[in-house]
Amino acid sequence: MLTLYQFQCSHYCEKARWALDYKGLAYETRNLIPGPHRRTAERLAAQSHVPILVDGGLVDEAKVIQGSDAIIDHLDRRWPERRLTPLDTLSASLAVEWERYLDAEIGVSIRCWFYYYVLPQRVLATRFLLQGAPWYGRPLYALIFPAVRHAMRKMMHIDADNAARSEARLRSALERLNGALRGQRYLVGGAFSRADLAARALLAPLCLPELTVPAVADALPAAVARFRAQQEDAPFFAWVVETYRRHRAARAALGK
Ligand SMILES: N[C@@H](CCC(=O)N[C@@H](CS)C(=O)NCC(=O)O)C(=O)O
Repeated sequence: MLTLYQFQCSHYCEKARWALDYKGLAYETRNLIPGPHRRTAERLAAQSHVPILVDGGLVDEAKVIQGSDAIIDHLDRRWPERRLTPLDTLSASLAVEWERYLDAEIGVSIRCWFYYYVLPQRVLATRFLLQGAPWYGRPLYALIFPAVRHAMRKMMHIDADNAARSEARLRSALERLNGALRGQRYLVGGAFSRADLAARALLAPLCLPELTVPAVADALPAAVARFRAQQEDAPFFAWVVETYRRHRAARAALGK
């Protein structure tokens, strides 16, 4: 049995979900409540972040895998069919390099920038953070949301300066991605790999909010909606939307 501990709203968790789905593996999801999640995460693993995969087919420490990149490594080792890491060494290192770059330059920046605009709006932020979470998340957030928001701002250094820096980093990563996609369908070696999966999963909430973060799709903060509208004609945007609609729509709609 595979169990994925996650936040439904997290783009890193979407990376892990997509990898599991790509391999055709059956798994259960446990949706945690951001904030109180720490107790569960730290009971299972070394740090507090999700995704965390528990692979019940293994024993001891080997069965708990924390982080979307480590989860992809693990899945490729245990289920080598439909590999996400290319077989040849050069392509493998290029794919992993892309993934690291995208995790840092798109994953981290988009999150800081997005939360900077969303966290001040309590109703919207609550809807976003509690997607798929257990029912008691709402009454709990009525009490603890201010403390959760404070902790998130502190942990992710969310402030005006960092939001502006994050937006600049995001723009330059998107430029690089647009350049790499010119005339290419895949980022590495002419085939789908963890590099493509990372880019598409991390960008899905921006390109397809109605599918991936439906709780806030109709109420995106003005700055986020404006940025999204500016990017709609960029090559990466169509690339994410096309694959997503073809391969991920059914899953996303199921809330998996
Ligand atoms: N590099 C990690 C990043 C994971 C991450 O930052 N997860 C966030 C959600 S987007 C999280 O769990 N934050 C809460 C915490 O760190 O306690 C990965 O690829 O999985």
